[in-house]
Amino acid sequence: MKKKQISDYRIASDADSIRHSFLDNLYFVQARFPEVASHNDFYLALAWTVRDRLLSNWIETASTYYRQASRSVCYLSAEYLTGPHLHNAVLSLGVEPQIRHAMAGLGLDLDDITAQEPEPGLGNGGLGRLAACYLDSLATLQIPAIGYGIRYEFGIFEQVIRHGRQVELADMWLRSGNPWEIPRPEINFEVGFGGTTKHYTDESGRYRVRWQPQRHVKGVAYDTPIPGYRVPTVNLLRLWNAQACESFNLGAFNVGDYERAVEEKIASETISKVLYPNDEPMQGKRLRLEQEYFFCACTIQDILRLLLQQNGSLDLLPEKFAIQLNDTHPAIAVVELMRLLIDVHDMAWDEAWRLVRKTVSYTNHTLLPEALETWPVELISEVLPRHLEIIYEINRRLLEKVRTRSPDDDALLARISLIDERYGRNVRMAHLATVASQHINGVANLHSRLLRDRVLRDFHTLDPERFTNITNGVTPRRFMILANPALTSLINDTIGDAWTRDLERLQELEEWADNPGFQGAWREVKLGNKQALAQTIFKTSGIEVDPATLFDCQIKRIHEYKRQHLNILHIICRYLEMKRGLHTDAPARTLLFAGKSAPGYYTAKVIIELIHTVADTVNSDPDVSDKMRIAFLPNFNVSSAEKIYPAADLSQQISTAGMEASGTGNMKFALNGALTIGTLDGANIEIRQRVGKENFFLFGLTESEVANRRAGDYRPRERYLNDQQLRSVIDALADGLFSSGDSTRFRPLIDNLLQHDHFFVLEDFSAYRACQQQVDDTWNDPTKWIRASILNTARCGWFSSDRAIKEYCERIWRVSPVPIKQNTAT
Ligand code: 26Q
Repeated sequence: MKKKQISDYRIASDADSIRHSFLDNLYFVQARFPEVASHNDFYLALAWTVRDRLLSNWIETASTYYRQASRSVCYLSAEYLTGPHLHNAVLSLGVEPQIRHAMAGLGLDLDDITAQEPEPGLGNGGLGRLAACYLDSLATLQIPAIGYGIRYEFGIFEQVIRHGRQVELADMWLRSGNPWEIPRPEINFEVGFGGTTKHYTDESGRYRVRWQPQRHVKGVAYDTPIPGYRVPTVNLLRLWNAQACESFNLGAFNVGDYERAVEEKIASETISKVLYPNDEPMQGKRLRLEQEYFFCACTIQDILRLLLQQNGSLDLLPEKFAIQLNDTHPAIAVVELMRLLIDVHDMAWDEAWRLVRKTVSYTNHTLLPEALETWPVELISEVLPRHLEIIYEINRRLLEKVRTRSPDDDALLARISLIDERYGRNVRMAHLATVASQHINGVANLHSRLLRDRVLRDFHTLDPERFTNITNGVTPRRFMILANPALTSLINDTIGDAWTRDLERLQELEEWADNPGFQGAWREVKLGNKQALAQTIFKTSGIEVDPATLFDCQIKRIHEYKRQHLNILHIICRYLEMKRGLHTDAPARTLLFAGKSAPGYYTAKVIIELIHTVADTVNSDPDVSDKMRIAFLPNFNVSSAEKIYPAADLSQQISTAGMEASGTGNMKFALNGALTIGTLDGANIEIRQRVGKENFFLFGLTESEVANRRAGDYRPRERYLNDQQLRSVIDALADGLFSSGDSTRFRPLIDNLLQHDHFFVLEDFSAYRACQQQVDDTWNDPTKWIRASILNTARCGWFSSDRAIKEYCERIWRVSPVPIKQNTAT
């Protein structure tokens, strides 16, 4: 079809055409006229309008990739936390002024409309958001890429707080329809589960295996466009939805067994129903294994389909595709790829393995032993019997290789084996992903070093050249331009706008760091953002906070290793000292928390309660309430994050050293001019190196000190006994000062700290306290603070996900940009 035949007004970007399209969509798609339309109708009408403008570029992108058949990245991730699409799409297209104008002409406001969009919460936290930042950068850098994942019907639960406790509500994000996805019923694959394997010799005398699954589920593709920033490239996020196979219930249905027929249908569709809300350990849930295999099986079939469609030869797999595993959640994909190549496409093992090893790479995101994914052999044998055989064969070959190099080292064999035999028999997914990958990377320097030295040490000894580091990055489009328009304008007015695609050019701000006029403007921007956040806090939690105070923020999943309780213990300490008349010079602070706890994580839930009870006491105490105010913003997600980063003065990154793989919130804060108080953990170390030690509040044990304490005999109770301040904090808590005299409420938490303190909260307490004093002193010197704030932004451009993706492209994927022709309406 000629472009001319497509209605130009549907894709033209002048305000008149946009208004025309908008009214058209409101009428013909939403079946409404403006006088009776709801906010949601307006949102959907604008979403359709913007989507139309993405589609022609999307189709152009797809057809260019098809014609050129260049190497594409397939990013496999069980999670994507994209955040709302509408405003980002408007920004990418560069049509915001026209849209604002068109909406204003109808008496509507773009910000009210974008606020209507429910965000797709298809992830837990850092890992899912990283995947979304990487898709943004891939499209912006014009790299052919497809993100593959699961279309969960219910994403991460919605958090509400009742009586100071977290309550989880279902996330019904698809309730009002999703204009950003295009169902592709014709792109569907069958996925088998259970059953048996048959080993036989075929007509030509070859040994063959066939898997006969006991049941099948159908995966249907739903595609979401991923626009690049100010380029015509629109890539693809393909999420799989589980449906019953057409044949699912005929037998049962025909003999009148309706109930069984319906049960089977429901069981099939359960697979993509809900995201598991755990972001660390989780043992042995069958449905989770089924989810992982389901999306990998659909994805690998899709990749082979695309390959065969393009050139008809499987040998070209590594030339045409780079498959990236976002943690081990998609690791079963390598086994599925082996199965299809060998059992279905008749390839020899060695050839299949060579292709896998040249195509697949693996990013690790955790070192915590309890968070490393393992699956009971027994469970895999039930759900994926053929895959277990292939895993055994991969393992046999691995162990043979190790044995040849190091004969008689049984301890080494036990350590490196894909099967952990220590507590029952479990498949180590990190070992599977590692043995199958061309490259293995960690997500910050320290993390990658620990990965090599500890978790994957034996693999590193075998082939060190496969290991590398790629420090995480974040997209400046969403976390600066969209989230912080005032800062964006100020920067544009000062150094131009080249920084939006080359973030290291923020360095040009350095020469302005001491300029009084610029400092004043910088301060005004921050104040404006704080006023806006103050309103949000008031609306969502009823707490009034003063924008003139120091906004001190800890926003992230609630975890013991992230140590929200270190923060709150220090707040208690401050409170008690203020009651005793100390800290008269201390600046007033707004202490902001936000974050979800895994529903079954008892201690994390107690920490949420603790934050709330301390907040109640402090906020209602007239002796201190003009000096400190505590707020917990419920339901932390991408949308609320976008409001918090721009308004923060202080970013709390206080995990126990060696435990946070990287962190990415730390980067978003620094880029928005917050100063960090943090430990030498994850990417904090690299942030500090870049911003300079005088612009970073450092405290706490180093990773090696933590390791030594663990190896030695750390006695947390001694910390308590020897530290006067700490003792009064713990005693106040134990006496029920924050629980209306109920001394039992926080007893388990206290006992845990005094007896074990696995995360060295008590050990780091006094250093943290001293460091917080430095924060006060710096804040009391506003020129010094503002200068440090400007330098944080100026020196953190390196943490752009564009830099990270360029490193992946050059060092891991070996892919280059494929520019797309601009499709213009005349
Ligand atoms: C595994 C098995 C079963 C159920 C759930 C899971 C599961 C799900 C999500 C395990 C882990 C996650 C998420 C992990 C995560 O978000 N890790 C974070 O990744 C970020 C991006 O690299 C880092 O910045 C953080 O340091 C790291 O904690």
